[in-house]
Amino acid sequence: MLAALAPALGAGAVAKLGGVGLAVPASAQEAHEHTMPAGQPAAHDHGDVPFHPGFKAGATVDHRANGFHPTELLRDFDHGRTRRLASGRVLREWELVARDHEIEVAPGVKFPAWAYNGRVPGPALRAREGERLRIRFGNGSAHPHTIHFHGIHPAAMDGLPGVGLGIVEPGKSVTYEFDADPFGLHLYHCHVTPLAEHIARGMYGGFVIDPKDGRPAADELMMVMNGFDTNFDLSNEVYAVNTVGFAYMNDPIRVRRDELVRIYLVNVLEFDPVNSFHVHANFFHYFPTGTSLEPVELTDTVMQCQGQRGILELRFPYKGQYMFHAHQSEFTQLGWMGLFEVE
Ligand SMILES: [Cu+2]
Repeated sequence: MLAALAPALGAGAVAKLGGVGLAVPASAQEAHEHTMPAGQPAAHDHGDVPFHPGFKAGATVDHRANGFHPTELLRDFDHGRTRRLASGRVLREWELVARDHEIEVAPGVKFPAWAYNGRVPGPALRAREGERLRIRFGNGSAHPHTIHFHGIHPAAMDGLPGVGLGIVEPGKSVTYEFDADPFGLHLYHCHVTPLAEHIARGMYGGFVIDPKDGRPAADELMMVMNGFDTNFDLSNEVYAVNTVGFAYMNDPIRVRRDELVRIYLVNVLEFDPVNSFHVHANFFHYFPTGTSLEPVELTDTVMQCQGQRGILELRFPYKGQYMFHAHQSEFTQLGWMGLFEVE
């Protein structure tokens, strides 16, 4: 059974999975019956764990069809275009377009997403404290949407239906403009009702405002914790970081030994009250919301409610593969797990 999974998960991943008693079902039939795949030790019998019936063992997600690859999303920060205003201040501009776009969120599991710029999560927008920001938003979706940014700005720019620029109907566009304030790790998302659906469909992204003097040099990774309600029963069937379940088991995140790694961690998960991040065999400094340059905690596990986010800083002192995952085991088994490959 584990050998059959190798193409999907990679040899190292399978070893890890075997080691901790986690596995994806060998066939859709097994999943329907809610039984563990054969060969699992009794001590790891998870009874009627709700594996997603669509998970296809031996297959990988078609990232090309999705239009994005989770490994590329990690380090893909969108700095937009900049120019100097007469006042000397920097104006930073982006263009975001919403459209309806089917994506594959786990091997064999398709989801009709609504996406900013064709990707879920949307672009990781990155600015610097004190800049003027201008975001032109065009709605190419069949549904009304907005962009609601977290940050400090006037009500008219808040992306809320009935306030200021309000709802953006299909085919229409608006321009949001405000100051980059305060520095930290924020997010943006659609705010049209039903809100849970507009968010759960994929309309969100990370939003980084760097402090005026920046942060120490590091290998920086954007991780948006999300999930997918693929049968629309108001609970999630797939959990992930950056959308594709098990993606970083197939393609471990390569980092360098002793180098500072900075993770921008955002939780946008709908239908579950909390999410979490745990890293194996290591500890990280945690900066809640990234609004201070002093960490509040040295830990190996952090919990976030929806909309919460924070910056993690760590170094890996030893080579090898280190797992990271939600510490809610159900989320882990349904896709929210990955590996760091320290080289
Ligand atoms: Cu929307």
